[in-house]
Amino acid sequence: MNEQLKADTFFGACPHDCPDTCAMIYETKGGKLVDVRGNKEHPITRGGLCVKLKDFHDHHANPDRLMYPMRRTGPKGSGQYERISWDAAISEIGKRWREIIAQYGAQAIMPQSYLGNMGLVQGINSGDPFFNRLGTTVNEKTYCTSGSSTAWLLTHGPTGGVDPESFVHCKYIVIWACNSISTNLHHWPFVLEAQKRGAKIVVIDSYRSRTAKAADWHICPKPGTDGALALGVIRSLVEQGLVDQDYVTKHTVGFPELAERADDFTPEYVEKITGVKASDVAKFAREFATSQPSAIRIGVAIERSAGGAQASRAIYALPAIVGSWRHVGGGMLQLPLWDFPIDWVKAARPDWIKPGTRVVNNLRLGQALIGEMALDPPIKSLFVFCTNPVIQSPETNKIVEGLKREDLFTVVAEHFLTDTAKYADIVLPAAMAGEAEDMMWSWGHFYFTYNQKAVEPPGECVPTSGLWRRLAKEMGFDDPVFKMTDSELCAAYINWDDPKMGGIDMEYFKKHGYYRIDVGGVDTRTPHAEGKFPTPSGKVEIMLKDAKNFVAPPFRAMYEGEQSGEPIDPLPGYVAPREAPDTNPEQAKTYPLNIISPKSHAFLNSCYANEKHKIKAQGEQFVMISPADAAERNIREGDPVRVHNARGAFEGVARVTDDVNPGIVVATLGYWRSLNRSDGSVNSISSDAWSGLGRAPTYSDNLVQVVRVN
Ligand SMILES: Nc1nc2c(c(=O)[nH]1)N[C@H]1C(S)=C(S)[C@@H](COP(=O)(O)OP(=O)(O)OC[C@H]3O[C@@H](n4cnc5c(=O)[nH]c(N)nc54)[C@H](O)[C@@H]3O)O[C@H]1N2
Ligand SMILES: Nc1nc2c(c(=O)[nH]1)N[C@H]1C(S)=C(S)[C@@H](COP(=O)(O)OP(=O)(O)OC[C@H]3O[C@@H](n4cnc5c(=O)[nH]c(N)nc54)[C@H](O)[C@@H]3O)O[C@H]1N2
Ligand SMILES: [Mo]
Repeated sequence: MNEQLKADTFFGACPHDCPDTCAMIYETKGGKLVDVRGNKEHPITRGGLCVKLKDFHDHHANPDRLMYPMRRTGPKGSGQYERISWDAAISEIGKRWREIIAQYGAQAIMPQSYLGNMGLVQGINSGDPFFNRLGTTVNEKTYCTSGSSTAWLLTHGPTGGVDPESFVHCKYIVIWACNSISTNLHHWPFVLEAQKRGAKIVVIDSYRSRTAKAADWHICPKPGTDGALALGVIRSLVEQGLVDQDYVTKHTVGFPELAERADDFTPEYVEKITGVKASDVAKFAREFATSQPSAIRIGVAIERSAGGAQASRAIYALPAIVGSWRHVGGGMLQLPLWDFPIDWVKAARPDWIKPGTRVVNNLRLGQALIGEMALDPPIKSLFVFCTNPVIQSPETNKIVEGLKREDLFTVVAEHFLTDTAKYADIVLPAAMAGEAEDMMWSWGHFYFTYNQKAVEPPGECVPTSGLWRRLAKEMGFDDPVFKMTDSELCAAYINWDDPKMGGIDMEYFKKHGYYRIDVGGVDTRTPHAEGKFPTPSGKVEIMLKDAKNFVAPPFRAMYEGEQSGEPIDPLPGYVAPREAPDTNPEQAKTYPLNIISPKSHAFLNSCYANEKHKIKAQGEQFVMISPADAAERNIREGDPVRVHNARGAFEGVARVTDDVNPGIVVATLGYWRSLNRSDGSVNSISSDAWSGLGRAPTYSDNLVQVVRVN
């Protein structure tokens, strides 16, 4: 048995939507969870947990937790409920659904889930087999990385890219639209180690984030202009004779065409679009090409504007153009998840979707509920689990309006009565990570992490997997998957025969808690030194011959894919933001400021934003504004301010700071609108317009006005 595991300790895996996927140790006493620690042996977690998770046991014991199924007794949104039994809850859901199906068909029912839990058994996709079997509307899940991933799969195919641990070997690290110190903390020590060994750390971010402050160099493009910056760098690489011609010729497709397109992006033109000094574009190009190995860690935020995915494609081309992939640590880290041998088809059963079943995208939930989408049949029932759309989805005023519909039967499985759950007709209490078995993959490293059940769920809480067992029985489905135990499900979704699993089995996880998939050694791995990209040509497909040729990410539209979407530009390029003073001067007359709404340091999306001590650590909802913009509006540090546009409004306190440039405001995400000064949050003002590829969100493509609240 592992040394760290005594009789009352269990292996844990952080269930959250975070690249770090920490290996944890649950400590229990008398059947209670008393402590949660980071696993010291795990090479990424290294014994440390982040500010969100370090008191995870207290989160389990939070007195506000939902403990019993409940039925609504007051108006929708009032939070008035009565306790009912599980039998009553499940039979009421079954009865209502049977009525809806008889009158409108099963597509009038829609599930809604996201990454509140990332586990194979308890998370985002766990409900897919049940809902696909029921024949409901398919919920397409593109909150996160679908633009970036579509671009990645088009360019590189499903490769995990650079090992985050191999970053120690880098001489030049570019962290592009990623606030690692808040959002990918366990990668930061590898970056610091490289810096200690002489690497330069460059952060490209539209404001001076914590990570930008810790870098050697902060480059600050305006939101949504990264495509122009990347094209400017490409032009400069050509001009300075820094292209690795040998690598480009052998292992890429379409570079001459891209170079021709990039030719328009002179340093002066790039400066005009991005705000980055012309001389800095050339300097960055020179350093990135000549300080080998160089690597880019790209963040999720890159996709969040009209041209996000096109910009990603341009950035993805950079390591190949300068030959970074030749070296250990050189290249690009997007999402290592592509290397995980998981049987997603078995986990999500897309084969159970009847041909022609309609798909509704989760960023358009508001539109779907209030009838803007002309759905026939309309959505008459919504089943929400592992997501909090009233806070996390765009255009949340529309969602709230929809959730208030008397004729909508809403069920929410949750830990807390969130701003979404309080509109439910039936609330179901969900178990937390320490209370149910699960298996985690990762989108930030190459380890599978096993989560043991350490304690019984409190009250009548039930893990997500338990929902499908109960509902399948109610709806008369007797497929084997609805009868399997959590242990059996953990084992069922991994392709054990894949050589990357090294011949291990579940027993290995029970003894060790985690397993590094065999993708080569941290100090030797060069996955693409000789090309070998998993694309149709085996090369980096800078230019696409057949733009339909890719597989969609596992946690979004496995069902429909991009194939039915708009035509794809064969080349990467710069697509201007839809909402920016330069490109939309008319809108900017009323709403002159670009807002970005990245992650909060002490919250995990909207999780923990209801915990007093986390709110204390994070501070009240703030709005960062430049001294010039503040002065123009008579706003001083600490003043209450209102941020608004035609879509909605929220309030916060002003932080007057040089960390943002004039024209930009920053308000971080996750605050519950019911706990804010006014009934609004950053997503009251964000747009549900999609980015160009992958139906990604456009949270950074967003004009607002800010005024002082008197
Ligand atoms: N503490 C904490 N950690 C988290 C989360 C959390 O809520 N809190 N959420 C998790 C999740 S779901 C995710 S997806 C990851 C995301 O983690 P990140 O990829 O780091 O995403 P963000 O924090 O949203 O944005 C990163 C940075 O991109 C910048 N940015 C925004 N728009 C642009 C742009 O157009 N161009 C450029 N160059 N920069 C831009 C923002 O200012 C921000 O500093 O974090 C995970 N980890
Ligand atoms: N403005 C703006 N909006 C954004 C973003 C941004 O940067 N800016 N980021 C986007 C991104 S990257 C993402 S990933 C999404 C995230 O969007 P969501 O995944 O909706 O975010 P969370 O707030 O984590 O909501 C998860 C909910 O699931 C619940 N939950 C957790 N575990 C379980 C479980 O096991 N069972 C059940 N039944 N419930 C559980 C939690 O209590 C929580 O309320 O938000 C997106 N929204
Ligand atoms: Mo995300």
